[in-house]
Amino acid sequence: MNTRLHQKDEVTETLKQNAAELGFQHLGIAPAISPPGYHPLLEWIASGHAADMNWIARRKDAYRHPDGVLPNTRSVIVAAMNYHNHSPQPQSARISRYAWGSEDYHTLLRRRLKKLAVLLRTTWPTERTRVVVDTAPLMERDFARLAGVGWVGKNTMLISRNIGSWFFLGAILTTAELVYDQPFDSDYCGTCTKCLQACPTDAFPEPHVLDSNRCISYLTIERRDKSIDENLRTGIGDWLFGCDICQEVCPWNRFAPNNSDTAFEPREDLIAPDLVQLLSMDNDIFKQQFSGTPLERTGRDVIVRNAAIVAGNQRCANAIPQLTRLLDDGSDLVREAAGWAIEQISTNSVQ
Ligand code: B12
Ligand code: SF4
Ligand code: SF4
Repeated sequence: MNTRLHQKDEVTETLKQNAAELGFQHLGIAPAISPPGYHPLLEWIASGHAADMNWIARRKDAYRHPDGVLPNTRSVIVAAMNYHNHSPQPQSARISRYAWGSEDYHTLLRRRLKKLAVLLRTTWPTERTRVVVDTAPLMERDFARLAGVGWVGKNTMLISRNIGSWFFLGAILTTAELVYDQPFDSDYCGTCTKCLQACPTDAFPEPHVLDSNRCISYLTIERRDKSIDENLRTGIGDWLFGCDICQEVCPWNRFAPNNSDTAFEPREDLIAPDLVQLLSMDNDIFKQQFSGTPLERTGRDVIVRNAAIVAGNQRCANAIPQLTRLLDDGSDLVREAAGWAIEQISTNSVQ
């Protein structure tokens, strides 16, 4: 065996070991090819399912091949990190599980993946690497399937037989050649359709396809400069930030393991947010409370708008004083949602 081949085996093995030590439950490697999901992605964009996440369509050519992110990529290393924490969901206002910790997952995964990338660069100083978590034009779920991590469920989540779907994905693109895993070619959804039925806003026009325009996760996190259609507000229920329903009902998550990593320890104000306090927040308090967390990205106005919608849905009469003050807020989004919430609370019987 020549040295390079021997190194390839050794580096692949060391990457997998180090990934486990860094808290990743799975690391798989796929060759850099044009992902099979590329055409479904183009159709998805053409059908308007990306809503106003225009950054996806703007970079659609770059998604065609990992070379669009790092020229001459040979290998796509995909790592999965479980964020599931056994704490129960609160009853009043809910934040998605992925956002319960104090650090934004992009920062956390990036930091840990960079440590793995160092291994590649020290072995082969002339090879290049690029760490990717969400923001680059790379179909992470498609590559995770190609790298053997799991299959794409009908809810569009990447599901692993071992850890369910409560995990983040991150990738390292590299010009180095490594030992590749077998793609995950089976589908373990079978005849189940629980996720499709449970979605409160009917966001799945068909299995494996999600219409972002109707998804609570999009509405509460990504829709930042427009108000939310009135006919979708009731479906939002008590979701303040993101939505977990199509994962909560999935049988593959029934025995999801707990991750005791302190990075995912839930913060009290994120696991059980106080609606009235959120409605009273100005920009300074928002920054003090949420900087570094996933909520920081949306900014104060979006969180207060969402809190007003939840208060309206819950007919939360004790929020009326804060909502009334918000009728003079500097943000159109907030004023409109506050007015709507007051109307809901006063025209419907108080619980
Ligand atoms: C845009 C985006 C969103 C959008 C759109 C989601 C969507 N389903 O497309 C919104 C804002 C709604 C969203 C919500 C969420 N997201 Co998001 N999101 C992304 C992002 C940045 C791009 C996804 C994308 O390109 N979508 C377009 C579709 C067409 O592509 P796709 O999802 O990759 O998968 C398609 C192909 O693989 C192909 N395909 C593959 N196999 C098959 C088989 C068949 C039969 C067919 C027809 C098609 C097909 O079709 C798939 C489904 O359309 C990724 C990160 C990334 N760069 O990949 C994170 C990502 C997918 N999100 C993630 C998470 C955690 C979430 C939420 C759970 C957050 C929350 N709790 O609120 C929800 C889950 C909602 C859901 N059911 O998907 C994780 C998912 C991890 C996992 N286990 O799958 C990712 C990978 C981020 C990360 N780095 O960890 N997200
Ligand atoms: S995240 Fe919620 S709203 Fe979005 S598809 Fe899943 S169940 Fe529906
Ligand atoms: S709920 Fe059922 S159909 Fe939906 S992803 Fe899970 S196993 Fe597949």
